[in-house]
Amino acid sequence: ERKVKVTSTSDEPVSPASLICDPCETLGACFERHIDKSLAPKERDDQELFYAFALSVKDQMLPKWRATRQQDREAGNKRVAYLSLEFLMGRALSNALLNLDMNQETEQVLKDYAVALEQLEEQEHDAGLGNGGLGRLAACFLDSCASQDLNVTGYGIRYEYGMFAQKLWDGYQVERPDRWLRDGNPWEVRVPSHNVTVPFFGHTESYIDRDGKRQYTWVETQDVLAVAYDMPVPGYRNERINTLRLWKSEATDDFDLEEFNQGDYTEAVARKNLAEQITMVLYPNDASENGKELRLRQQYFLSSASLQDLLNTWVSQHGADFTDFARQHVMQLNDTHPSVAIPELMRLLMDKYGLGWDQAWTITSQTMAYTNHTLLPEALERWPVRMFAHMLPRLLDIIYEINARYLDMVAHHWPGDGDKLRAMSIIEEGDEPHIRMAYLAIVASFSVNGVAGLHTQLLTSGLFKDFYALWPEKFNNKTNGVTPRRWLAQSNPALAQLLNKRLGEGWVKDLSRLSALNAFTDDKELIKAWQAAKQSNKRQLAALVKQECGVSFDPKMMFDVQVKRIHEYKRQLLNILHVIHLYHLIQQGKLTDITPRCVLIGGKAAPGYAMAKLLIKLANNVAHMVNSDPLVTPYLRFAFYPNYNVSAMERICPATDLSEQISTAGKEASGTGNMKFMMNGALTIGTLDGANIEMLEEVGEDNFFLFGLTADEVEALKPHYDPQHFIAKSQALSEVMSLLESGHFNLLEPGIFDPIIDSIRCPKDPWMIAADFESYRLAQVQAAKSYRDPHHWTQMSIRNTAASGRFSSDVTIGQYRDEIWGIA
Ligand code: GLS
Repeated sequence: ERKVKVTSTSDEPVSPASLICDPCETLGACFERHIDKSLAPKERDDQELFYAFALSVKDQMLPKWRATRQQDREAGNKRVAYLSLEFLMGRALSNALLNLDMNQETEQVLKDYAVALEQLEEQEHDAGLGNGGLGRLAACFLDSCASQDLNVTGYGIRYEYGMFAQKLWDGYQVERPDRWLRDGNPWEVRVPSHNVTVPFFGHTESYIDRDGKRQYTWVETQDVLAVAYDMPVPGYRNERINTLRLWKSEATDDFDLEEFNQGDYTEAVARKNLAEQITMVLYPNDASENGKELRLRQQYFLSSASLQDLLNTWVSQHGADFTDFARQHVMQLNDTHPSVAIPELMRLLMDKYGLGWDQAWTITSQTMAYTNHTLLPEALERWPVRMFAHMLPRLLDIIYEINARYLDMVAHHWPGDGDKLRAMSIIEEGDEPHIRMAYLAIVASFSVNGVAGLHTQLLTSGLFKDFYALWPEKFNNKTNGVTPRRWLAQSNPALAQLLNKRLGEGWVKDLSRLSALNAFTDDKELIKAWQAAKQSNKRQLAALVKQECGVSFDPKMMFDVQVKRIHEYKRQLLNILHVIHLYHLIQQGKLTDITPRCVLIGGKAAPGYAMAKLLIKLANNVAHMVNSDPLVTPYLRFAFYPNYNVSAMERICPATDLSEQISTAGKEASGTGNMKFMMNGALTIGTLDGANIEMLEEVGEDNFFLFGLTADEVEALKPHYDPQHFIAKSQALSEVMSLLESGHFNLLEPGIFDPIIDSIRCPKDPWMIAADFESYRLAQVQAAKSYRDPHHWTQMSIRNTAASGRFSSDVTIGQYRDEIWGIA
């Protein structure tokens, strides 16, 4: 072991001296300085070189970072705070080099050290501070905001442990902690000057002030220190460096005074852990509620710290005059997770700055904007009133008051309708009353948006129908997007070079330019180069799959991929059933419709989600049978990719031929993986769900394998759904079910897949696997047939990339900017 400790660990304050770097110092000089300062020359390994190099890149950013802050302060433009419990950033190095246009310089510098950039890139831990789509969307948005020169700050939590690492033991998912900060985080800067304290517990007291007004205070609280860690967010070649501010919880300095005085030294020190627990771990649930007290503490901790930070900055410039505050601020709430920011802003304005209710409410309701990311009922957050009363008593008072005033309005709108009042109340009555956070968010926000056309339509016609009737003007759609920097320019250099050659480099900032490709779909040279790029990407992925899964993928075969969180509504099961069907056909020698293909599934299951975990086991068992039959492997190979994350996707999506977007219609709010695949020239096999619908609109039915029930049809079928009927009608599905039920895939573990079999046969199956199977199978036959004509397939691939311009997060952020934020 040649490990040498590098400069400061992330827990130590960064000394101001190390922040000062000569703006003229070159990257090479900077790198040399970091190596000299921190390492014995002969003892450096790749991890240390990476660390020193990342510090050097950060140093190069510091002057611009400072200049951006100064410029924003002086310009006095409106600020947007993007509040999110998740930022799934992935690795930062390659992205920084691309956006700062430092790739060439890097190559020069690293040459002297005989180290390849890829070698260093591999050393970086993913910043896995999110579960999936929602967290990655926040990361894509930050890139687009910086690249469009917008004054937007991300506020989140600096989890000590990010998304768990997934291991496979005998085909079962096992979770391992992700200590991503173990080797330090070279990108972050600890900024103690922004520390704030966040109160918990205690109780409310009221008193009459000098003017005879009743005032409230929250007393005997247990305070926790919020420490700011800033991460740079470089814009694409535009000199702007925005900030992602992540809060870490620590014990306040006076946490122990009283106990110290009483001699309870150990008790006092032990208390420190309670404070530090708050930001210890990310909750690994995607699109599902958990109701855990610690989670609410995290939500309040983030919300309070971020708002105090914004208010402190305001007061330092304007004094405690909030007349213009609402004109200068927007807080975008990434789902209801930070919606406790609403009563917290009211509290701070009233209790700390002495504003009256009406002025505080005007400010709050003119600055809060809420994005909804799911219709799944289990994901709609509801907190027990009891928990609030104990942990956040002052906020509960305020929520009650907001609710009372709002219900007054409802009563005027629907006179005499008690049911309406009950249905729309922020407080859900019952044995255990709950606070409905989505309702609170709608009531207090000036904007409520869904994340794809269908999703927003379902919100306004279903879940939030009554609110839409009351406030139609609040509701709007903002279809998601993904950043073309990370998801094309950086992750697919082979294709990016081709695009640069054909179209110039402008597409990186204006993805609509890709539509110019449509003029070249008959160009033989382009087709050849397009195929060569894909083949090269497939070779690289094949090597990775071999390494990670031990399965040989053949780049000549079709690469058919489904990577995303494992969830029943996303229907990995439908995909697995189709693999079983192909396996069965091949074994019977029925090869007419078969196109050789390699199927890849990857994704994590929430640790407490038994069914999702069982699906992983099924995928692995089926893969074992498929890959160990030499009669089958010339036509079909199947692998489950372990520990799927952002870095894995960067290698997977450039190499994919067929992208599986097969959720039950009406369940996937948008999807964003679907867009990454499309951008990289994959064809989609998919349902009319989420943003698939808009992708289909852009690319046309001839370049998309569409199947399945519509959202309306799913709803209509629900009351009399009869899976047996669909199974009996499809010979293919009947055979698949027989094989599954025979125990063929679990010979040594009888019965383990019964819950899956039962779910397919159950008339209550909300995901309607059996109903869509036959239509899915036929779409797969179509895809297989098309793949056998490489020329035509490539033309369709080009058309998909050409049509992906609308799904750049630059477009989405342009709409947030103009239609919600109103910023220049
Ligand atoms: C999600 C949705 O499930 C996705 O469809 C959506 O693309 C994403 C970003 O809007 O948000 N909601 C959620 O709770 N997790 C998600 O990924």
